[in-house]
Amino acid sequence: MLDDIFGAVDFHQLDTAHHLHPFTDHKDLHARRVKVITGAKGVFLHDSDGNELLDGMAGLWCVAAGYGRRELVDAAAAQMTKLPYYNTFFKTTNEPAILLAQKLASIAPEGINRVFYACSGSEAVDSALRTARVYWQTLGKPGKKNVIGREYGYHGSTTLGASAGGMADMHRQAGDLPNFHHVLPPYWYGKGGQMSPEEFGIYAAREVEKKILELGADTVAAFIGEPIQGSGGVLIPPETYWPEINRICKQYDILLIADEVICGYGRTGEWFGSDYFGIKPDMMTTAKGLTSGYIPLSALLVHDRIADVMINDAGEYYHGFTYSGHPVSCAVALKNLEIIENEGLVAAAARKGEILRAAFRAALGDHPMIGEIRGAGLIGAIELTADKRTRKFFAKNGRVGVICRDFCINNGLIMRATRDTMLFSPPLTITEAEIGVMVERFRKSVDQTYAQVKSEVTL
Ligand code: PXG
Repeated sequence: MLDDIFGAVDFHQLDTAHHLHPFTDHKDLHARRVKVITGAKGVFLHDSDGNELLDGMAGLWCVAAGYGRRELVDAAAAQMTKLPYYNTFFKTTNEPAILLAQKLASIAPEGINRVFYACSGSEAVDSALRTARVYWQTLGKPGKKNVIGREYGYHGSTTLGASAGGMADMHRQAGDLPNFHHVLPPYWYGKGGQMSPEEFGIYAAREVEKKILELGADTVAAFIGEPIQGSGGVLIPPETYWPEINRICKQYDILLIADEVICGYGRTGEWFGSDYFGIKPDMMTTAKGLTSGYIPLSALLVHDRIADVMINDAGEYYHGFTYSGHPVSCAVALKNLEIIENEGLVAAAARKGEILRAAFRAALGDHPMIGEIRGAGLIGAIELTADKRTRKFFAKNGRVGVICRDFCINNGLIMRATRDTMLFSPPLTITEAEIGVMVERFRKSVDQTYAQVKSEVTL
């Protein structure tokens, strides 16, 4: 039936004529050929040219339960039939939103029992930052307005999210509100120099403390950080980092916001990145894996110590979205979490992540262009390097990463490149056989990249 509708349409031409894409250089896109994704099943995508691609990124880090899950479609259809929409503003609510809030409280770290809904990770981040301000105002400390994030941090693309994130290009273009500050990320491979990872973890955390002291603790509302910085290059902090951040936030009375948009819902092999690292967050922003990307939904999870102030003392909270607590999204999320639990996907992420990293190391550990293979559960990164021994980056940062990514796509594998770091985050349902396919396609792509880069150097 879809073929009847779409059969005669030239999608490539129409996309070029009318569609503005996110994070895209349109002139560059129009000079090439946009890839029209037409269907997907399990971990595989299909495009309109008849190619099959193994999705090593789970969409944009979100399709935890894999593609083609009939249960999620049925949950959406049933809820749409019963109640497709109603708002949660004016002393009304709906059944899926209530049940999902209860479920989220049951899987969240201890003391986190309240949920505020939005549609995207960016909106969850926006909501967290506004909540932090309301909290301090209510406590009679309106001067606590500054927010500290990290370089290479990604917290979404609203103006608050872009300001909180540490992406220099986003700041330059539009996302640089006042009161946002950025410090060194805990990126040992790239920034750790001669320090051991453990020493560097403490060093990077103390950069947050330095910033607090420089600004004055009575001006700082919150520190925001992804447990593992995803878009910034899957930067996995040394194990000394988060405990020291816990200490610093507590000592200076700064709210700790864990941005779990990528790490949440099993990706690291624990329910949340905060569980993986022992982070003690006041708020957690979550999205993506919450619905496996089947429908937009985000959830801001709030600790009792914040929620109690909001509920008892803040009066009306002047914040919310038309689709906050959307019944269809919440019904899909409930079913998705049921799948994750019933199929043991959190534990599977830990186990398969080890298998995947071991396979990458066996295939590529000795390769002269591979600087590091790292990961936690089913999120990870592979550093491409100009000199394995000294962890040297390529001269024109980002070019080799793009070459490798393009070879990957030609070889039927979606990977993402940040600078010259190759990122992966496949669906949590990936099988061992599919891990084998993924590693084989990546190894071939690395060999092709190496051959091309070497031939350029000797020219
Ligand atoms: N926080 C984090 C940690 C994220 O990764 C957001 C907030 C914003 O979520 P929304 O739903 O508003 O996009 C994200 C989103 C990439 C890529 O290419 C990553 C994201 C989004 C788009 C692309 O790595 N992460």
